[in-house]
Order: sequence, then structure tokens, then C-alpha cells
Amino acid sequence: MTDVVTYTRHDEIAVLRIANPPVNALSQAVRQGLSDAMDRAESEDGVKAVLIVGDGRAFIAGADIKEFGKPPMEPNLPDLCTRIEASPLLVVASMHGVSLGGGLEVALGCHYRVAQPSARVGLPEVHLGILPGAGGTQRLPRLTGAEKAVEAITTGRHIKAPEALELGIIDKIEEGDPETVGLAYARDLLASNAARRPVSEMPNPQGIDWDATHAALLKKGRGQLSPATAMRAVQAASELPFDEGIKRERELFMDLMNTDQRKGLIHAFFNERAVSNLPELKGVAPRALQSIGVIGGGTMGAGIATACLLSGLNVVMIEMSDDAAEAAKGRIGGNLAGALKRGKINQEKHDNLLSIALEVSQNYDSLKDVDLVIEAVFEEMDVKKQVFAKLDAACKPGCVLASNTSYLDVNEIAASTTRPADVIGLHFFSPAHVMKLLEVVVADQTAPDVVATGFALGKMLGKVAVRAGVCDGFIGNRILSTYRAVAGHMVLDGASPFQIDDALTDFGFAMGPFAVADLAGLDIGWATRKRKAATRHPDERVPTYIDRLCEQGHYGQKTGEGYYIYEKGKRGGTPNPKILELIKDEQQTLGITPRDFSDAEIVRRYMCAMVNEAAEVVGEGIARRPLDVDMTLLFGYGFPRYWGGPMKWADIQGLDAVLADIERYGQEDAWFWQPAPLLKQLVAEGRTFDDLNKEAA
Ligand code: T1G
Repeated sequence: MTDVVTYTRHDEIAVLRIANPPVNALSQAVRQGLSDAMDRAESEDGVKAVLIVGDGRAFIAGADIKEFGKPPMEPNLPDLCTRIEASPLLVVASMHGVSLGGGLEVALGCHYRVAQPSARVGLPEVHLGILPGAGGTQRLPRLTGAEKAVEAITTGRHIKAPEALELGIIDKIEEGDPETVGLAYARDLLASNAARRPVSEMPNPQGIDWDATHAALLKKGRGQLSPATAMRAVQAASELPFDEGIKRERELFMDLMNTDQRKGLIHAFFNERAVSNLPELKGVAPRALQSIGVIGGGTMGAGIATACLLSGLNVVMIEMSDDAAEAAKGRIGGNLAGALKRGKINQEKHDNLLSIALEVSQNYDSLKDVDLVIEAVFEEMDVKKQVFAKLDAACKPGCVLASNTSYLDVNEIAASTTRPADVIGLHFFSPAHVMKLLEVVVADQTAPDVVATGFALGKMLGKVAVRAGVCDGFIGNRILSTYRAVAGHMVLDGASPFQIDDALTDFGFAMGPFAVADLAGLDIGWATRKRKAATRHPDERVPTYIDRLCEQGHYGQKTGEGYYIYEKGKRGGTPNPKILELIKDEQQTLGITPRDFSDAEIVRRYMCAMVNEAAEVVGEGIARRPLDVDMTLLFGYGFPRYWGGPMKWADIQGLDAVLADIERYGQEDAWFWQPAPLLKQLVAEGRTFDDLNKEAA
């Protein structure tokens, strides 16, 4: 018996308690322990029932993801679930915290299930690029029906106990210590002579329109395979005897285990957590955070203030006038109304946040007690320096002074104060109370505990915080400008913006670069091009066709016309015919004979440009590791999660092949396609970006 599963007798009931912190993942030791304990219960005299319960904060969080990619180790989970179910004893699961993936599958292998009111169950395997592979696709639909099972499995969502009871996934909800509640339930079942109730012996669920559902899942998944494949496993539960259905589930599970998408999604899962655990911050205590100042109540400032309020922090918002203060309060009120509507807060909380937790003032003296201030004013260095001078004077010693700037030099801002060690960049992404990415921009003199405070704030706000160094655009916007540029080059050479957007949404992006530009506002890019014109390298190719559209006052969604035409009240836009005319004019001016591009070439060039710039960013230390780039692109730029991020994508393609393409493209445009030194070094050494991640851990 392994020590991760303990065995105790309570009269005629044997209790199997799993203790494998932090979340009772079903490691080989746990599986072996459960199997041995079942054997023991069945061999001992007087045992009539078995209770399975989890120690700590969860029943079971699922299979041990750390074992993925390693050779399988017996006992495997599907057999264990079947073994539990086949026991001649009555087997009861008492669930608390989360019961996810293999954890729920173990419970479904039991004959009865009781749960805490706060318990949550789910089969989230599709988020890891796989499917429930221990009988979940066969047992769940026998309890809930096929349609509900398909919804639960293909969304991977957490189902709260009351809904789980309604769906028939659990049999009872009982408040109390899970082991005590489980024992009482087992005793009641025995007293009432309840029969064993193997789910596998329940009737096949009725079928649904499988092919239409499959097609809809593929479309909704934007190329992600696991939801649609998982649906086929549920179809087997409807059409095949249980044992054949289990075999079909196993086949489909192995198909998905061998996909690149599984590698990408597991990479995303682990690194979403690793990215904010910086070795250099081990033992560095963050400064206290109770109240936050926000300077500027525009869209960004109001979003930041909303995120802080929703996380339990008090906020002092500074604006310049009564009207501006009112407008800021209105934006925050609108954001909180949205949170109320989505059920994230109740009415009482909503009212309290607006009336007590939020103070809106025009006087910097109101900031005298705040622990951290975030400046979110106009992106103009002089304006920011004026604000920081006031903050320097008004804020208490030790108060962290942060700028939300998206590209300006945080070193220059810090140098304009008497306390550069307290200055840091906290780059939020709009809408700041929704987008998960937070770039923590560390200036040369930023103190370690100020960096730790930035990450502590990120954790409080539920953000994915990524450490960035100081450069134009930090990590995300710097890389964005490069892959946006290559898209422009392809337009000049013959690919239409619309074909490029379609090719990239087929690749898995939520939106293509031109639709994103319309969303963000074409005037922003226009202003950037004008700002950079004076210092631009003569060999840099910069399309001007879109400037002609801006000159006509067309800035994208906000004016109703950009790359696309937008009609009021309709989602999305239709391609703007003017664009193709403007491109043709510019091609004639430049003497370019346009050529055709395949979708594959569009994606390849776009990704190679992204990876090359990202390798520069890592090589310069602006990003600590390749995984920091991956998490930035996943959580701030709509990069398809099932690729794991651009660096994971490159590892999967093979860095040598990526470098070869970059060098080949360089024959057309040597200035743009300069292979990053780090990429060349890794290829020469036969290493991958993931190798760098492991070395930097
Ligand atoms: N295996 C191994 N480690 C896990 C784990 C797992 N399943 N789940 C979490 N951890 C670690 C995590 O890496 C972190 O470690 C710590 O626990 C706390 O996690 C056959 C094949 C359970 C809701 O997909 O959703 O079953 O960084 O920071 O925010 O069909 O973790 O501290 O060292 O996320 O409170 C299916 C994945 C697996 C659940 C807790 N199960 N986990 O969230 O804490 S596949 C899942 C989660 C499967 C079967 C298939 C969350 C959580 P460290 P955390 P949290």
C-alpha cells in the first residue's frame, strides 16, 4: 500500500483516503494505492462497502498531467475505474472541492456519489487537447443523456454541485466533513439494502444529430480537434455496447494524445502557472497592497480601476475636472454593471464597490495613503513625466509608482522621479478588467520587492503576469509590430488583406491582423508610422495605401469603415472594395507585379516573422524565457492556445526548418529577414526553445 492512499476500517465500511497534495492527482502511486486497497477491502471479512474520499482541498483533480508524454505505467486509469465498478462491494465516492477529469471518472466508476454543496465536477480534458480517457465519455452520457454529456465534455466546464445533482452525475448533496458525510451515506445505503449500481450496465443514451453536432464543434473550435473528437466517443456510447465503446474511447484518446495540439495545450497549461513563478523573486516579499491609485479615468484607467475593485482593493481615481471625474465614474459603473449582469458580483457588492471602495478625486493629496499608483494618462512622455512628478510629491514613501504605458521608456519615466527604485511598468491590455495578460515591465533601477509587488497585484487581479524588460513595445507589441509588418509586405506583393485574415483565422487566431487593426483603430497605426517615419531605415518596407484611407477619416470600426465596412448592429464587417483599389495604386507606384500566395505560405511567413522577432526579444533578455513570449501571445494577442504559443509552434515545426525559411525569405528582403542570433545558435546546437525554458527554470 502506498502512503498516498490510506486504508481504515469503520465497521463494515473500508475508507480509502487519497492524500497526494496539492490536488490529489492520480499519479501511478495513487492508482496503485487505490487498486491495492480495493483488493484488501474485498479480501477482509465483514467489509460490505468502500468509501473513496480525498484529503486536502480536492477530491481528485484528474490524471497526473506530469506523467503525460512519459511511458504509460500500470495500473492504467481506465482499468482502475472498471475495477472499482466491478467490485462486489458497494462503492461510494464522497466529493469535495474539484473532481475533474480522471477524478470524476473514478467517481463515475463508483456506484453512488455524494458531494459537498461547494463541490465542482467536470471533464476538462479537451482543454489539454485530449478527451476523457477513463470511461468518462461512456459513463457520463448514461447518467445525463447524450446531449448534456456532449455539452459538458466539449466545453470542459466546471459543473457546480446543484446542477450535477440535477443532471444525475451525483446522487446527494450533504454539507459536512467529506469522510463523515460519506460514511453516513454508505451506512444509509447499506441499511436500505441499496444494490450496487454499475453505470456501465445502464442503457445506452439516445443518439443526437452527431454529424451536425460534429461540424458545429469543428467550426466553434476554430481548428481545435479535441471537442469534435470527444463527441465521437460519446456517439460510441450511444451506438455500441459498453466494452466496445470503451475501446473506441481509447482509440480516439490515443489519436489525440499523438497530436501537436495536445503538446501545445499541455505546454500552455503548465506555463500559464510557471510564467509568474520567477526564481529571482523566491524569498522576496511584496509590499502591502490594500489601496490603489489610478491616474486617468479613460477606457484603460477605468478598466484598471474596475479590475482592482473586483479584486477587493480600494481605489482612488484621479481625474482633471468634474466632467472627467463623472465620465470616469460612469465607465467604471458600466464595467461593474457588466460584472453584475454576468453574475460575477451581486447587487450589494456592486453598490458597495461604487459608493465605498471607489473614491474619485481631482486632488493628488487623496493619494497620500495608497500603496501603489497606476498612471494611465495620454501616451506622451512629457505628460507622463508631469504626472510622475506630482506622484513623487504626493505619495507616501514606499508607494509603488507604475505606468500603464504600452511602449514608452520606463527608465526615462523613473529617472524623472526622486525614487526610481519604486517605479515599474504595469502594462494592461484593453479591456483591462477582462484581458488576462499583464506585462510587468522592470526598469533598470526597479527594486526586487517592487517587481514582486507587481506580480502580487497581478495574482490578486487574476492576471497572467509576465516579466518584460524595457524596449519599444516590451514583449507583445514589439513582436506584434513585426508580424503586422510582414502581413503588410505580403499585401504589397499580392496577397489581399482579406485572404490574409482568413488564412490566419483558419490557423486558429480569433481575428486576423487587419480585422484587429480595424478594431484597435487605424489612426493608432497611422500615428505610429508618422512618429517613426523620421528614424525609419531606408530599406524598411512600409505600405502607405492604408494612410490614404485614414486621410479620408476612415479609422475602422469606430468610424464604420476601414479594411472592412461595418453596418450598425451587425457583427463583423464586409471587405471594403476601396482597399483593393488603393493597394493596386501603390503596387503600380512601386512597380510591383502582384503574385498569388497560398494560405499555407501566408501562415508560414507570418509565423516565421513572429518567431524571429520573439527570438530577438528572448536573446536580448526582454523576455526571460521563450515561455514568457508564449504566454504573452496567448493571453494578450489571441494566439491559438492549441499551438501553445509561437515558440512552442516553432519547436514543433523544427527550428532548423524555421531558420531555413527565414534565410530563404531573406534573399528577397535582407533588411527585414535578419535571422535572430539566438535562433541560429539553438539550431547550431540542436536545442529547442523548450530546452531554454528548462534551463531557465
Ligand atoms: N496533474 C498534476 N498536477 C496538477 C494537476 C493535474 N491534473 N492539476 C493541478 N496540478 C498542480 C498545478 O500544476 C499546480 O502545481 C498545483 O496543482 C495547483 O494548481 C484520463 C487524462 C485543479 C482547478 O485538467 O484545472 O484526467 O505549480 O495553480 O488555480 O480522462 O489546477 O503548485 O507545482 O492550477 O487552485 C484533467 C487541471 C487531467 C485539471 C486547481 N484534469 N487542473 O486550480 O491551482 S487529464 C485537469 C486545474 C485527465 C483522464 C484525463 C487546476 C485546479 P504547482 P493551480 P488552482
